[in-house]
Amino acid sequence: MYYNKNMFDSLQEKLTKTLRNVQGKGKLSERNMEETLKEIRVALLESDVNYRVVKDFLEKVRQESIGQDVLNSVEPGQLLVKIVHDEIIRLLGEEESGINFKEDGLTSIMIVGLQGTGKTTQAAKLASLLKKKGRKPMMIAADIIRPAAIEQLKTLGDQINVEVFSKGVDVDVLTQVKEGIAYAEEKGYDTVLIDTAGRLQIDEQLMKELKDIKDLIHPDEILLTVDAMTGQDIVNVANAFNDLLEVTGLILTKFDGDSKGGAALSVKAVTGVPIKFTGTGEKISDLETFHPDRLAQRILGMGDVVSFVEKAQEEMDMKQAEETANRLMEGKFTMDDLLNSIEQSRKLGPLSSIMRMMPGMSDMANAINDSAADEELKRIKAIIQSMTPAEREDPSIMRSSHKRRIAKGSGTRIEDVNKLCNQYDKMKKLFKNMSSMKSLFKM
Ligand SMILES: Nc1nc2c(ncn2[C@@H]2O[C@H](COP(=O)(O)OP(=O)(O)O)[C@@H](O)[C@H]2O)c(=O)[nH]1
Ligand SMILES: [Mg+2]
Repeated sequence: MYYNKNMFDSLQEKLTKTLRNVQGKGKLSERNMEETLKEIRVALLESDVNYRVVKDFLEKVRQESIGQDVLNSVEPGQLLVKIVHDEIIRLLGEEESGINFKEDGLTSIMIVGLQGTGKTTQAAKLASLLKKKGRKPMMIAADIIRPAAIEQLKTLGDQINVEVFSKGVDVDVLTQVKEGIAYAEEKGYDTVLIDTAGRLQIDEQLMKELKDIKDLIHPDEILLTVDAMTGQDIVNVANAFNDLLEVTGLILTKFDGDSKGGAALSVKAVTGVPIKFTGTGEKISDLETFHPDRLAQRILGMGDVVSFVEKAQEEMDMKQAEETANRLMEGKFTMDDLLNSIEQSRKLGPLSSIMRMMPGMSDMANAINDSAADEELKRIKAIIQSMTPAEREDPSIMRSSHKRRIAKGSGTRIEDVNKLCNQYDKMKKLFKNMSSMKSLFKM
Protein backbone atom coordinates (compact mmCIF):
# COMPACT_ATOMS: atom_id res chain seq x y z
CA MET A 1 0.00 0.00 0.00
CA TYR A 2 1.48 3.26 -1.04
CA TYR A 3 0.13 6.58 0.06
CA ASN A 4 1.25 9.77 -1.52
CA LYS A 5 -0.42 11.91 1.01
CA ASN A 6 -0.99 10.84 4.49
CA MET A 7 -4.56 10.38 5.38
CA PHE A 8 -3.75 8.71 8.65
CA ASP A 9 -0.90 10.94 9.70
CA SER A 10 -2.67 12.75 12.49
CA LEU A 11 -4.14 9.58 13.96
CA GLN A 12 -0.77 7.92 13.63
CA GLU A 13 0.92 10.79 15.35
CA LYS A 14 -1.44 10.72 18.28
CA LEU A 15 -1.38 6.97 18.68
CA THR A 16 2.37 6.68 18.51
CA LYS A 17 2.76 9.49 20.97
CA THR A 18 0.39 7.83 23.40
CA LEU A 19 1.93 4.43 22.98
CA ARG A 20 5.43 5.80 23.18
CA ASN A 21 4.62 7.18 26.59
CA VAL A 22 3.92 3.75 27.96
CA GLN A 23 6.62 1.96 26.04
CA GLY A 24 9.81 1.38 27.92
CA LYS A 25 7.95 1.74 31.18
CA GLY A 26 8.96 -1.18 33.36
CA LYS A 27 5.51 -1.51 34.70
CA LEU A 28 2.18 -0.16 33.74
CA SER A 29 0.01 0.93 36.59
CA GLU A 30 -3.72 0.71 36.40
CA ARG A 31 -3.92 4.48 36.30
CA ASN A 32 -1.39 4.57 33.50
CA MET A 33 -3.39 2.06 31.57
CA GLU A 34 -6.62 4.00 31.97
CA GLU A 35 -4.92 7.19 30.88
CA THR A 36 -3.54 5.50 27.80
CA LEU A 37 -6.92 4.10 26.88
CA LYS A 38 -8.46 7.53 27.30
CA GLU A 39 -5.87 9.04 25.00
CA ILE A 40 -6.44 6.36 22.40
CA ARG A 41 -10.16 7.07 22.65
CA VAL A 42 -9.65 10.77 21.98
CA ALA A 43 -7.29 10.05 19.10
CA LEU A 44 -9.79 7.74 17.44
CA LEU A 45 -12.76 10.05 17.90
CA GLU A 46 -10.85 13.05 16.65
CA SER A 47 -9.97 11.10 13.55
CA ASP A 48 -13.62 10.55 12.81
CA VAL A 49 -13.85 6.94 13.86
CA ASN A 50 -17.46 6.04 14.56
CA TYR A 51 -18.17 6.39 18.29
CA ARG A 52 -19.65 2.90 18.66
CA VAL A 53 -16.64 1.46 16.95
CA VAL A 54 -14.40 3.33 19.36
CA LYS A 55 -16.31 2.06 22.37
CA ASP A 56 -16.12 -1.51 21.19
CA PHE A 57 -12.48 -1.11 20.27
CA LEU A 58 -11.43 0.14 23.68
CA GLU A 59 -13.41 -2.53 25.42
CA LYS A 60 -11.59 -5.19 23.42
CA VAL A 61 -8.20 -3.63 24.08
CA ARG A 62 -8.95 -3.48 27.80
CA GLN A 63 -10.09 -7.08 27.94
CA GLU A 64 -7.12 -8.27 25.97
CA SER A 65 -4.79 -6.31 28.18
CA ILE A 66 -6.21 -7.88 31.31
CA GLY A 67 -6.24 -11.31 29.72
CA GLN A 68 -2.60 -11.00 28.79
CA ASP A 69 -1.59 -9.83 32.19
CA VAL A 70 -0.15 -6.66 30.82
CA LEU A 71 0.17 -5.05 34.19
CA ASN A 72 2.87 -7.47 35.28
CA SER A 73 4.56 -8.27 32.06
CA VAL A 74 8.11 -7.18 31.42
CA GLU A 75 7.42 -4.74 28.65
CA PRO A 76 3.79 -3.91 28.96
CA GLY A 77 4.02 -0.93 26.65
CA GLN A 78 5.07 -3.06 23.72
CA LEU A 79 2.43 -5.60 24.45
CA LEU A 80 -0.12 -2.83 24.41
CA VAL A 81 1.12 -1.70 21.02
CA LYS A 82 0.66 -5.24 19.81
CA ILE A 83 -2.86 -5.44 21.23
CA VAL A 84 -3.86 -2.13 19.66
CA HIS A 85 -2.32 -3.23 16.39
CA ASP A 86 -4.25 -6.51 16.40
CA GLU A 87 -7.46 -4.71 17.24
CA ILE A 88 -6.99 -2.29 14.37
CA ILE A 89 -6.55 -5.26 12.06
CA ARG A 90 -9.72 -6.72 13.46
CA LEU A 91 -11.49 -3.45 12.70
CA LEU A 92 -10.26 -3.44 9.15
CA GLY A 93 -11.11 -7.05 8.50
CA GLU A 94 -8.90 -9.87 9.54
CA GLU A 95 -7.90 -11.15 6.20
CA GLU A 96 -7.55 -9.99 2.68
CA SER A 97 -10.49 -10.81 0.54
CA GLY A 98 -10.06 -10.67 -3.19
CA ILE A 99 -12.57 -11.14 -5.96
CA ASN A 100 -14.63 -14.34 -5.95
CA PHE A 101 -14.14 -15.66 -9.41
CA LYS A 102 -16.35 -18.36 -10.87
CA GLU A 103 -14.45 -21.57 -11.37
CA ASP A 104 -15.88 -21.84 -14.83
CA GLY A 105 -17.58 -19.36 -17.06
CA LEU A 106 -18.21 -15.68 -16.78
CA THR A 107 -17.60 -13.84 -13.51
CA SER A 108 -19.76 -10.74 -13.21
CA ILE A 109 -18.88 -7.77 -11.05
CA MET A 110 -21.32 -4.94 -10.47
CA ILE A 111 -19.87 -1.63 -9.39
CA VAL A 112 -22.31 0.53 -7.45
CA GLY A 113 -22.13 3.74 -5.47
CA LEU A 114 -23.14 7.36 -5.27
CA GLN A 115 -22.32 9.74 -8.08
CA GLY A 116 -18.76 10.97 -8.12
CA THR A 117 -17.45 8.32 -5.77
CA GLY A 118 -15.40 6.83 -8.58
CA LYS A 119 -17.39 3.91 -10.01
CA THR A 120 -16.42 4.43 -13.61
CA THR A 121 -12.79 5.07 -12.78
CA GLN A 122 -12.52 2.03 -10.51
CA ALA A 123 -14.25 -0.17 -13.11
CA ALA A 124 -11.45 0.67 -15.52
CA LYS A 125 -8.75 0.37 -12.87
CA LEU A 126 -10.05 -3.02 -11.84
CA ALA A 127 -10.34 -4.19 -15.44
CA SER A 128 -6.76 -3.17 -15.99
CA LEU A 129 -5.60 -4.94 -12.82
CA LEU A 130 -7.44 -8.12 -13.76
CA LYS A 131 -6.00 -8.00 -17.23
CA LYS A 132 -2.52 -7.82 -15.78
CA LYS A 133 -3.38 -10.94 -13.81
CA GLY A 134 -4.17 -12.77 -17.00
CA ARG A 135 -7.94 -12.48 -17.04
CA LYS A 136 -10.01 -11.38 -20.00
CA PRO A 137 -12.25 -8.58 -18.82
CA MET A 138 -14.96 -6.63 -20.60
CA MET A 139 -16.91 -3.65 -19.32
CA ILE A 140 -20.59 -2.92 -19.68
CA ALA A 141 -21.81 0.67 -19.62
CA ALA A 142 -24.93 0.56 -17.48
CA ASP A 143 -24.91 4.23 -16.58
CA ILE A 144 -26.81 5.27 -19.65
CA ILE A 145 -28.65 8.35 -18.51
CA ARG A 146 -25.95 10.67 -19.75
CA PRO A 147 -24.13 10.02 -23.03
CA ALA A 148 -21.04 11.54 -21.42
CA ALA A 149 -20.93 8.70 -18.90
CA ILE A 150 -20.73 6.13 -21.68
CA GLU A 151 -18.07 8.16 -23.43
CA GLN A 152 -16.04 8.33 -20.23
CA LEU A 153 -16.05 4.55 -19.90
CA LYS A 154 -15.19 4.08 -23.55
CA THR A 155 -12.27 6.46 -23.33
CA LEU A 156 -10.95 4.57 -20.33
CA GLY A 157 -11.55 1.27 -22.11
CA ASP A 158 -9.49 2.48 -25.06
CA GLN A 159 -6.70 3.49 -22.76
CA ILE A 160 -6.39 0.03 -21.26
CA ASN A 161 -7.44 -1.93 -24.31
CA VAL A 162 -10.53 -3.37 -22.75
CA GLU A 163 -13.71 -3.65 -24.77
CA VAL A 164 -16.73 -1.65 -23.60
CA PHE A 165 -20.19 -2.91 -24.42
CA SER A 166 -22.78 -0.23 -24.99
CA LYS A 167 -25.85 0.20 -27.12
CA GLY A 168 -26.12 3.89 -26.43
CA VAL A 169 -28.68 5.80 -24.41
CA ASP A 170 -31.80 4.52 -26.17
CA VAL A 171 -31.83 1.03 -24.73
CA ASP A 172 -33.05 0.42 -21.19
CA VAL A 173 -30.51 -0.61 -18.60
CA LEU A 174 -31.68 -4.17 -18.11
CA THR A 175 -31.58 -4.95 -21.83
CA GLN A 176 -28.18 -3.38 -21.99
CA VAL A 177 -26.82 -5.55 -19.19
CA LYS A 178 -28.47 -8.70 -20.47
CA GLU A 179 -27.17 -8.26 -23.99
CA GLY A 180 -23.79 -7.27 -22.64
CA ILE A 181 -23.51 -10.49 -20.68
CA ALA A 182 -24.58 -12.56 -23.69
CA TYR A 183 -22.05 -10.75 -25.83
CA ALA A 184 -19.26 -11.34 -23.32
CA GLU A 185 -20.07 -15.05 -23.19
CA GLU A 186 -20.12 -15.31 -26.94
CA LYS A 187 -16.79 -13.54 -27.23
CA GLY A 188 -15.15 -15.74 -24.63
CA TYR A 189 -14.49 -13.07 -22.02
CA ASP A 190 -14.15 -14.43 -18.50
CA THR A 191 -15.03 -11.33 -16.46
CA VAL A 192 -17.49 -8.48 -16.93
CA LEU A 193 -17.45 -5.28 -14.96
CA ILE A 194 -20.73 -3.42 -14.92
CA ASP A 195 -20.47 0.32 -14.45
CA THR A 196 -23.81 1.38 -13.01
CA ALA A 197 -25.45 4.76 -12.55
CA GLY A 198 -25.24 6.75 -9.35
CA ARG A 199 -27.09 9.66 -7.80
CA LEU A 200 -25.96 12.39 -5.51
CA GLN A 201 -28.04 10.82 -2.79
CA ILE A 202 -29.58 7.45 -2.25
CA ASP A 203 -33.01 7.41 -3.83
CA GLU A 204 -35.61 4.80 -4.49
CA GLN A 205 -35.34 4.87 -8.24
CA LEU A 206 -31.62 4.25 -8.20
CA MET A 207 -31.91 1.45 -5.69
CA LYS A 208 -34.65 -0.21 -7.70
CA GLU A 209 -32.56 -0.05 -10.85
CA LEU A 210 -29.60 -1.64 -9.09
CA LYS A 211 -31.76 -4.28 -7.47
CA ASP A 212 -33.27 -5.14 -10.83
CA ILE A 213 -29.84 -5.61 -12.35
CA LYS A 214 -28.86 -7.77 -9.42
CA ASP A 215 -31.95 -9.95 -9.73
CA LEU A 216 -31.45 -10.27 -13.45
CA ILE A 217 -27.85 -11.47 -13.49
CA HIS A 218 -27.02 -12.57 -9.92
CA PRO A 219 -23.55 -11.07 -10.00
CA ASP A 220 -20.63 -12.79 -8.31
CA GLU A 221 -19.56 -9.52 -6.76
CA ILE A 222 -21.28 -6.28 -5.94
CA LEU A 223 -18.59 -3.78 -5.12
CA LEU A 224 -19.57 -0.50 -3.52
CA THR A 225 -17.35 2.51 -4.09
CA VAL A 226 -17.25 4.85 -1.14
CA ASP A 227 -15.38 8.11 -1.10
CA ALA A 228 -12.99 8.18 1.84
CA MET A 229 -13.30 11.97 1.91
CA THR A 230 -16.98 11.78 2.80
CA GLY A 231 -16.37 11.41 6.52
CA GLN A 232 -18.83 9.84 8.92
CA ASP A 233 -21.62 9.64 6.37
CA ILE A 234 -19.71 6.91 4.59
CA VAL A 235 -21.04 4.46 7.13
CA ASN A 236 -24.69 5.39 6.51
CA VAL A 237 -24.31 5.21 2.77
CA ALA A 238 -22.64 1.82 2.98
CA ASN A 239 -25.36 0.54 5.26
CA ALA A 240 -28.11 1.71 2.91
CA PHE A 241 -26.56 0.03 -0.12
CA ASN A 242 -25.79 -3.10 1.81
CA ASP A 243 -29.28 -3.45 3.25
CA LEU A 244 -30.78 -3.55 -0.17
CA LEU A 245 -28.13 -5.19 -2.31
CA GLU A 246 -26.00 -7.27 0.04
CA VAL A 247 -22.77 -5.74 -1.10
CA THR A 248 -19.87 -8.21 -1.29
CA GLY A 249 -17.02 -5.75 -0.99
CA LEU A 250 -16.02 -2.14 -0.59
CA ILE A 251 -13.69 -0.06 -2.68
CA LEU A 252 -12.51 2.92 -0.65
CA THR A 253 -11.73 5.59 -3.18
CA LYS A 254 -9.78 8.84 -2.87
CA PHE A 255 -7.60 7.24 -0.27
CA ASP A 256 -4.92 9.60 -1.46
CA GLY A 257 -6.84 12.54 -0.09
CA ASP A 258 -6.27 14.14 3.26
CA SER A 259 -9.43 13.22 5.11
CA LYS A 260 -8.99 12.05 8.66
CA GLY A 261 -9.40 8.43 7.75
CA GLY A 262 -11.46 7.40 10.74
CA ALA A 263 -14.63 6.85 8.77
CA ALA A 264 -12.74 4.54 6.50
CA LEU A 265 -11.59 2.68 9.58
CA SER A 266 -15.15 2.26 10.80
CA VAL A 267 -16.93 1.20 7.66
CA LYS A 268 -15.98 -2.46 7.75
CA ALA A 269 -16.70 -2.76 11.44
CA VAL A 270 -20.15 -1.20 11.12
CA THR A 271 -21.34 -2.81 7.90
CA GLY A 272 -19.52 -6.11 8.09
CA VAL A 273 -18.62 -5.73 4.43
CA PRO A 274 -14.93 -6.33 3.73
CA ILE A 275 -12.77 -3.66 2.14
CA LYS A 276 -11.37 -5.23 -1.00
CA PHE A 277 -9.58 -2.40 -2.75
CA THR A 278 -8.45 1.15 -2.24
CA GLY A 279 -8.34 3.80 -4.92
CA THR A 280 -5.28 5.93 -4.38
CA GLY A 281 -5.37 8.41 -7.23
CA GLU A 282 -6.86 9.30 -10.56
CA LYS A 283 -4.53 7.21 -12.69
CA ILE A 284 -5.50 3.75 -13.94
CA SER A 285 -2.74 2.15 -11.90
CA ASP A 286 -3.97 3.75 -8.68
CA LEU A 287 -5.93 0.80 -7.36
CA GLU A 288 -4.57 -1.48 -4.69
CA THR A 289 -5.64 -4.68 -3.06
CA PHE A 290 -6.46 -3.88 0.52
CA HIS A 291 -4.20 -5.35 3.19
CA PRO A 292 -5.61 -4.78 6.71
CA ASP A 293 -2.37 -5.70 8.42
CA ARG A 294 -0.33 -3.28 6.41
CA LEU A 295 -2.65 -0.38 7.08
CA ALA A 296 -2.68 -1.25 10.77
CA GLN A 297 1.09 -1.20 10.81
CA ARG A 298 1.14 2.10 9.09
CA ILE A 299 -1.39 3.67 11.40
CA LEU A 300 0.79 2.68 14.31
CA GLY A 301 3.83 4.18 12.68
CA MET A 302 5.42 0.78 12.48
CA GLY A 303 6.14 1.37 8.88
CA ASP A 304 5.17 -0.64 5.91
CA VAL A 305 8.20 -2.60 4.91
CA VAL A 306 6.32 -5.20 2.93
CA SER A 307 4.68 -2.60 0.76
CA PHE A 308 7.96 -0.86 0.36
CA VAL A 309 9.65 -3.98 -0.91
CA GLU A 310 6.77 -4.78 -3.21
CA LYS A 311 6.79 -1.32 -4.61
CA ALA A 312 10.50 -1.52 -5.10
CA GLN A 313 10.25 -4.81 -6.93
CA GLU A 314 7.53 -3.52 -9.14
CA GLU A 315 9.34 -0.40 -10.16
CA MET A 316 12.88 -1.60 -10.39
CA ASP A 317 14.25 -3.13 -13.44
CA MET A 318 15.10 -6.44 -11.82
CA LYS A 319 17.37 -7.61 -14.57
CA GLN A 320 19.41 -4.48 -14.51
CA ALA A 321 19.59 -4.60 -10.75
CA GLU A 322 20.84 -8.15 -10.94
CA GLU A 323 23.48 -7.29 -13.48
CA THR A 324 24.68 -4.43 -11.35
CA ALA A 325 24.79 -6.70 -8.32
CA ASN A 326 26.83 -9.27 -10.19
CA ARG A 327 29.28 -6.67 -11.35
CA LEU A 328 29.57 -5.39 -7.81
CA MET A 329 30.33 -8.83 -6.54
CA GLU A 330 33.01 -9.26 -9.12
CA GLY A 331 34.58 -6.10 -7.80
CA LYS A 332 33.65 -4.14 -10.88
CA PHE A 333 31.80 -0.99 -10.08
CA THR A 334 31.74 1.90 -12.46
CA MET A 335 30.26 5.36 -12.34
CA ASP A 336 27.60 4.06 -14.73
CA ASP A 337 26.58 1.51 -12.13
CA LEU A 338 26.32 4.28 -9.60
CA LEU A 339 24.20 6.33 -11.96
CA ASN A 340 21.94 3.35 -12.65
CA SER A 341 21.35 2.63 -9.02
CA ILE A 342 20.55 6.26 -8.32
CA GLU A 343 18.04 6.30 -11.13
CA GLN A 344 16.44 3.07 -9.95
CA SER A 345 16.00 4.35 -6.46
CA ARG A 346 14.52 7.60 -7.72
CA LYS A 347 11.74 5.65 -9.36
CA LEU A 348 10.45 4.75 -5.93
CA GLY A 349 9.32 8.28 -5.32
CA PRO A 350 10.47 11.17 -3.20
CA LEU A 351 12.95 10.21 -0.54
CA SER A 352 10.69 11.31 2.30
CA SER A 353 7.86 9.03 1.19
CA ILE A 354 10.25 6.10 0.92
CA MET A 355 11.51 6.84 4.41
CA ARG A 356 8.00 7.11 5.75
CA MET A 357 7.42 3.50 4.85
CA MET A 358 10.35 2.30 6.89
CA PRO A 359 9.78 1.35 10.50
CA GLY A 360 10.74 4.09 12.91
CA MET A 361 11.66 6.51 10.18
CA SER A 362 8.61 8.69 10.07
CA ASP A 363 10.13 11.41 12.24
CA MET A 364 13.17 11.50 10.04
CA ALA A 365 11.06 11.52 6.91
CA ASN A 366 9.41 14.70 8.07
CA ALA A 367 12.80 16.31 8.41
CA ILE A 368 13.88 15.44 4.91
CA ASN A 369 13.95 18.19 2.43
CA ASP A 370 12.96 16.44 -0.77
CA SER A 371 13.95 19.23 -3.05
CA ALA A 372 17.42 19.46 -1.52
CA ALA A 373 17.89 15.71 -1.84
CA ASP A 374 16.64 15.96 -5.37
CA GLU A 375 19.12 18.72 -6.15
CA GLU A 376 21.97 16.63 -4.81
CA LEU A 377 21.01 13.65 -6.94
CA LYS A 378 20.59 15.82 -9.99
CA ARG A 379 24.06 17.20 -9.39
CA ILE A 380 25.56 13.72 -9.15
CA LYS A 381 23.79 12.71 -12.32
CA ALA A 382 25.05 15.75 -14.20
CA ILE A 383 28.60 15.11 -13.05
CA ILE A 384 28.61 11.48 -14.13
CA GLN A 385 27.06 12.39 -17.45
CA SER A 386 29.85 14.87 -18.10
CA MET A 387 32.47 12.14 -17.80
CA THR A 388 33.84 10.31 -20.79
CA PRO A 389 33.06 6.58 -21.03
CA ALA A 390 36.63 5.79 -20.04
CA GLU A 391 36.38 7.99 -16.97
CA ARG A 392 33.13 6.39 -15.95
CA GLU A 393 34.66 2.97 -16.28
CA ASP A 394 37.68 3.90 -14.19
CA PRO A 395 37.47 7.24 -12.40
CA SER A 396 40.98 6.84 -11.03
CA ILE A 397 42.38 8.02 -14.39
CA MET A 398 40.99 11.49 -13.80
CA ARG A 399 43.45 14.31 -13.20
CA SER A 400 42.63 17.78 -11.90
CA SER A 401 42.27 19.13 -15.39
CA HIS A 402 39.72 16.42 -16.20
CA LYS A 403 37.80 17.22 -13.05
CA ARG A 404 37.77 20.89 -13.91
CA ARG A 405 36.36 20.07 -17.32
CA ILE A 406 33.69 17.86 -15.76
CA ALA A 407 32.73 20.51 -13.22
CA LYS A 408 32.38 23.03 -15.97
CA GLY A 409 30.40 20.66 -18.18
CA SER A 410 27.98 19.77 -15.40
CA GLY A 411 27.61 23.25 -13.97
CA THR A 412 29.08 22.17 -10.63
CA ARG A 413 32.20 22.93 -8.64
CA ILE A 414 35.37 20.87 -8.61
CA GLU A 415 34.69 20.15 -4.91
CA ASP A 416 31.47 18.47 -5.96
CA VAL A 417 33.32 16.28 -8.40
CA ASN A 418 35.90 15.38 -5.76
CA LYS A 419 33.20 14.59 -3.25
CA LEU A 420 31.52 12.23 -5.67
CA CYS A 421 34.84 10.54 -6.45
CA ASN A 422 35.44 10.01 -2.73
CA GLN A 423 32.00 8.53 -2.25
CA TYR A 424 32.57 6.31 -5.22
CA ASP A 425 35.92 5.08 -3.85
CA LYS A 426 34.33 4.26 -0.53
CA MET A 427 31.54 2.30 -2.15
CA LYS A 428 33.92 0.44 -4.37
CA LYS A 429 36.04 -0.56 -1.40
CA LEU A 430 32.98 -1.69 0.46
CA PHE A 431 31.89 -3.89 -2.41
CA LYS A 432 35.38 -5.30 -2.81
CA ASN A 433 35.39 -6.31 0.83
CA MET A 434 31.99 -7.86 0.44
CA SER A 435 33.06 -9.91 -2.53
CA SER A 436 36.22 -11.14 -0.85
CA MET A 437 34.13 -12.18 2.08
CA LYS A 438 31.85 -13.94 -0.31
CA SER A 439 34.68 -16.00 -1.76
CA LEU A 440 36.01 -16.65 1.71
CA PHE A 441 32.77 -18.24 2.79
CA LYS A 442 32.11 -19.74 -0.64
CA MET A 443 28.61 -18.29 -0.66
N1 LIG B 1 -7.96 11.45 -6.04
C1 LIG B 1 -8.70 10.46 -6.52
N2 LIG B 1 -9.64 10.74 -7.44
C2 LIG B 1 -10.38 9.73 -7.91
C3 LIG B 1 -10.21 8.40 -7.46
N3 LIG B 1 -11.11 7.62 -8.10
C4 LIG B 1 -11.81 8.45 -8.92
N4 LIG B 1 -11.39 9.73 -8.81
C5 LIG B 1 -11.90 10.92 -9.49
O1 LIG B 1 -13.22 11.18 -9.03
C6 LIG B 1 -14.02 11.71 -10.06
C7 LIG B 1 -15.30 10.92 -10.22
O2 LIG B 1 -14.98 9.64 -10.70
P1 LIG B 1 -16.00 8.76 -11.58
O3 LIG B 1 -15.34 7.45 -11.82
O4 LIG B 1 -16.45 9.50 -12.78
O5 LIG B 1 -17.20 8.60 -10.55
P2 LIG B 1 -18.64 7.95 -10.78
O6 LIG B 1 -19.59 9.09 -10.92
O7 LIG B 1 -18.91 7.19 -9.52
O8 LIG B 1 -18.57 7.06 -11.95
C8 LIG B 1 -13.15 11.72 -11.28
O9 LIG B 1 -12.63 13.00 -11.46
C9 LIG B 1 -12.05 10.74 -10.97
O10 LIG B 1 -10.87 11.04 -11.65
C10 LIG B 1 -9.19 8.13 -6.47
O11 LIG B 1 -8.99 7.01 -6.00
N5 LIG B 1 -8.48 9.20 -6.05
MG1 LIG C 1 -19.68 7.01 -13.66
